Amino acid sequence: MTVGNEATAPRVGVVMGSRSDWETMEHASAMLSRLGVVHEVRVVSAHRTPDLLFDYANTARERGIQVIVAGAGGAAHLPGMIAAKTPLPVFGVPVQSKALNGMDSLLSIAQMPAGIPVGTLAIGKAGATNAALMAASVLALHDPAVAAALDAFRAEQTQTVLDNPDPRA
Ligand code: RP5
Repeated sequence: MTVGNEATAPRVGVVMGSRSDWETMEHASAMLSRLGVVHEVRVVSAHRTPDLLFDYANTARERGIQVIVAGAGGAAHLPGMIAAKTPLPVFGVPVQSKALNGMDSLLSIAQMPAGIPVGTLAIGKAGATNAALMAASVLALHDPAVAAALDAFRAEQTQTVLDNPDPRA
């Protein structure tokens, strides 16, 4: 699924290990949409569809993808395995697991051995949102429209806090 202008090739790939991760990863997709970043959304499992994972990571750059946001839970190998197969920047989102509340996901994604980096975000919705903001920040280095959208998002966020100083209201 491509989200945004269908005529434009997606520049960010949002992938996740299972459909059950969408509840978390939809926040990455929503933020990218808000910033006007055309992106694709795919379920790619390191464990259940390893050949698809290799194919996705191998072809991402030639298809025009510039950044990958990968979310997974439990034994969360997806971000690290994708990073192993592509030179693109990969941002990992630890999905909150039922058994260990996402600590397993966080450590699986964060503890990459030296040489293959994954930029690891917070567990859950905050991480998914911030992964999208990080992806947009990378694009913004060479895309003034995305840079302006990021500036506008931050300004609006700041103004919302300033406009609502009383937490009881
Ligand atoms: C991981 O296993 C997925 O990323 C998901 O977070 C977790 C559980 O998957 P399901 O059993 O819900 O499909 O690979």
